[in-house]
Parts: sequence; structure tokens; C-alpha cells
Amino acid sequence: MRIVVLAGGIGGARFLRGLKQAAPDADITVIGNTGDDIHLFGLKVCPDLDTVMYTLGGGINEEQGWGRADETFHLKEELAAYGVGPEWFGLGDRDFATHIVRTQMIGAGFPLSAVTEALCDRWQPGVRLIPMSDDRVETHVAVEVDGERKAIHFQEYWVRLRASVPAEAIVPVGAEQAKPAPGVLESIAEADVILFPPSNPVVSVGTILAVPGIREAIAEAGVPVVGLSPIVGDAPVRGMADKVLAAVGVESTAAAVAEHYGSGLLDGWLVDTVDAGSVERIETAGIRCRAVPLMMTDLDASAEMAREALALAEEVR
Ligand code: GDP
Ligand code: FO1
Ligand code: CA
Repeated sequence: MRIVVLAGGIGGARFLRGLKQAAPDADITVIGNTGDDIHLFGLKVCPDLDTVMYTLGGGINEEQGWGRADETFHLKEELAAYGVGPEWFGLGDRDFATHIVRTQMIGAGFPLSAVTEALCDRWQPGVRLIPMSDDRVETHVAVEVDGERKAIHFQEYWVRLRASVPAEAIVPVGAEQAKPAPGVLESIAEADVILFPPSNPVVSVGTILAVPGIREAIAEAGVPVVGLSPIVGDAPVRGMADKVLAAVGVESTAAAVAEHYGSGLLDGWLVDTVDAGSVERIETAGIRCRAVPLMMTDLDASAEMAREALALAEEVR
């Protein structure tokens, strides 16, 4: 079975780990969000691609959910001693190596998709990880700070400001001009099932869908498209999905996120058992819905979620 998954960082990566256990023989292609990418100290950092690569490759900091295990921060401290920041973004020594290799290869002319493949040669994530695009896309957030409206990088909004001010708009800068990376449209066209993990619907899955051609390819693939809600009990399990959903006029409920994707895209949607009351509303919107436990507390729980998603896909096929 060929499975395509549109993934952000932590939510996507943890679900993928469960999917690999639930479907060990499946051929899994992951289309990764690159809207979170940021250039720091002259290096290109791809948080969501790295979170998937490290999580599936066994190098992730499990407690944090991002960055490397056994990390140290000597380089960052030395830079700070020179007054070179930003200090608010925690790049560790081990992680730096990834960004150096990536930036060097891009400088030598390799596209991000080829670089990601090369990095995955080391990590062996057990899936084919493709960035949504080789072109630069950067999510910016419009905010009002001290009465002044400005657009800031998504990482500045989330990591520096901790989403403490309302997001007024989310702009995936460059998305309109971006082309899907090689293999993206092909894998979608050849998929037997397409899954949206419980990733952020705006700044992860939404950004991938903003690359012209990807949404259309999914709608035209003619295979089941099943998603899992990142909203449980009317709140995100972690992160700032509530803030960015508000910016696009969507309430933070499992049902509203399903309707936001819409029946033109989604065939099936899983909500957590605490949201069982919303199943009827979602089915009325033309999306088959089941309520099952959706907390990825451990690998077995994530694998069970993946099994439920694949079962729902068979139901709607
Ligand atoms: P990010 O790039 O690291 O923010 O990760 P993703 O975009 O892939 O996923 C973020 C989303 O995952 C957030 O909106 C969380 O609510 C959701 N999430 C995290 N852990 C869980 C979980 O255990 N269950 C569910 N249903 N959602 C989760
Ligand atoms: N998240 C943080 O909350 N603080 C950090 O300092 C931070 C550094 C960081 C470095 C590399 C990396 O791959 C990810 C990092 N993240 C950090 C996570 C990441 O920026 C965000 O969680 C996601 O992009 C949100 O979607
Ligand atoms: Ca992310």
C-alpha cells in the first residue's frame, strides 16, 4: 500500500512513528512543511523536516519533541558572547551540523529535496521525506505590537513571542510562486490513501496545501483522504493552533477544522472520544467521521490512531 502523509513537525512526526508500526509493509511518502524554515547565522534551518527526520531516525529530543537528543549549546553561547543572536532560537551543537551540511549543499547547487534525501541517508527514517517545494516559502504572521501592525516570521511569533499577541493574518510568503518539489505530485497521483496527521491545519498542512497544484492533485487523486484532529476538547493538544485558526476565522474545534478542510478535500475525519458530540455535525458536512482516542501518549497509542485512520479510509473507499 502506498500512503502519502502531509506533515508538520511534532504532530506529524509522532503520528508517522505510529503509522510505521501500524503498517510496516506500507510504502510511506511524507510531504513536509517548509513554511517554518528560517535562515539564521547564514544557515538554512528546516524545523519541520528535521523533526520528522530525527523522530523517525531515532535522534529526536523526546521530551521537547524538536531538536536533538543529548544536545549541548556551546556554539550558541559562543555566538552570544560576540553579541550575535538571535538568542531566542535554541540551535544546539549537534543540530548545527545538519544546518551546515544543508546550507553547504544548497550553496553547491543542490535543491532542498536532494539535500533532504542526502540527510535522510544518515537517519534512515523509513519513509520517503520530500519537502513540499524546493522554492523558498516562509510563513509570516501579521501582528499588532505597541499599536503598530507588522509582519514577523512565524518562528518569531511562536518561539520569541510564544504567540502571546493575537495573529491577525497568516501569510505563506512565496507559496503562490512555489512549485511542488519533484516527487510530490507523482506520489499523490500514485497513492492508495492520503492522510492528514494531527498537524497544525493552518501553518503546517495549510501551508503545504498553499503550494499551487498540491490541493488540486489530492482532490483529483480519487483515493480516500482521511485526517485526524489536532484539536481535542476545543483546544490544541500543544502549540498555537488556536491562535492561527482564529487568524483565518476558524474556531478551535474538531468540527470547525474538518469543515475548514471541507468535503471537497476530506473523505474521513477522526475526532477524539471527548469530541464524540461533533460527529453528527461533521457527517452532515459530508465527511465520514468516527470518535476514537487521539492522544499520542506513546507509540502504541499513535499506532492505534493510524490503524483507525486506515480503517476509515477503507470505509470511504
Ligand atoms: P509542529 O510543526 O511541531 O507544530 O507540529 P505539527 O504541525 O505536525 O502538529 C502540531 C499539532 O499537533 C498541534 O496543533 C497539536 O494540537 C497537535 N498534537 C500534538 N500532539 C497531539 C496528540 O497527541 N493528539 C492530537 N490529536 N494532536 C496532537
Ligand atoms: N521551538 C521552541 O519553542 N524554541 C526553540 O528554541 C526552538 C528551536 C528549534 C531549533 C531547531 C528546530 O528544528 C526546531 C526548533 N524549535 C524550537 C521548534 C520549532 O521551531 C517549532 O516547534 C515549530 O516550527 C512549530 O511549528
Ligand atoms: Ca511546524
